[in-house]
Amino acid sequence: MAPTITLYTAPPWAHRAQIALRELDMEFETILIDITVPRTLEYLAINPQGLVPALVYDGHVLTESGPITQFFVDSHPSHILESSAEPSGALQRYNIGFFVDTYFGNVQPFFDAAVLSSGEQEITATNKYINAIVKNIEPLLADAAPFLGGSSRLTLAEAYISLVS
Ligand SMILES: N[C@@H](CCC(=O)N[C@@H](CS)C(=O)NCC(=O)O)C(=O)O
Repeated sequence: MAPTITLYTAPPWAHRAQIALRELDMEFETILIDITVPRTLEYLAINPQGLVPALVYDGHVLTESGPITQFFVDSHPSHILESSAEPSGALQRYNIGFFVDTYFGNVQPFFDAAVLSSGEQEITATNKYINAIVKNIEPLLADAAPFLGGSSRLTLAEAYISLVS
């Protein structure tokens, strides 16, 4: 029987899990949480941290966008993330891990700086962000088709960095 899945969602972090679930063609209910106001007692009973996303999977509460997404791609090996038991899957996992680490370590800080700056500083910060992409990310996308690793379909790499767009 298909599991009962409820995703408590709000942009951008929940998009990781939402993208993976859609790509896996899984049925799930979404409940939009308004993060501009204090969380309701009902939501805090599900996730006492108050952060979004949270997901209820057949009664089990899962929190944190990365581990939630990992749970689904691990339990449903697919083009998003192949099984690590396959040599090509282990290599795909390495490439995705390298890409995601590179983005969040070497590029995202420049994005944050650009968003937080204004005036002349915004132009300088934006140029640094673009340069960081050209230097760190462009080489990793040389064989993109259009997704990572020559894939014509979305992978975990795009799901993980979706919150940036
Ligand atoms: N590390 C968490 C971050 C989640 C997060 O910061 N969510 C934001 C919105 S998507 C949130 O809940 N903000 C509300 C708040 O901080 O009160 C994850 O990956 O799930």
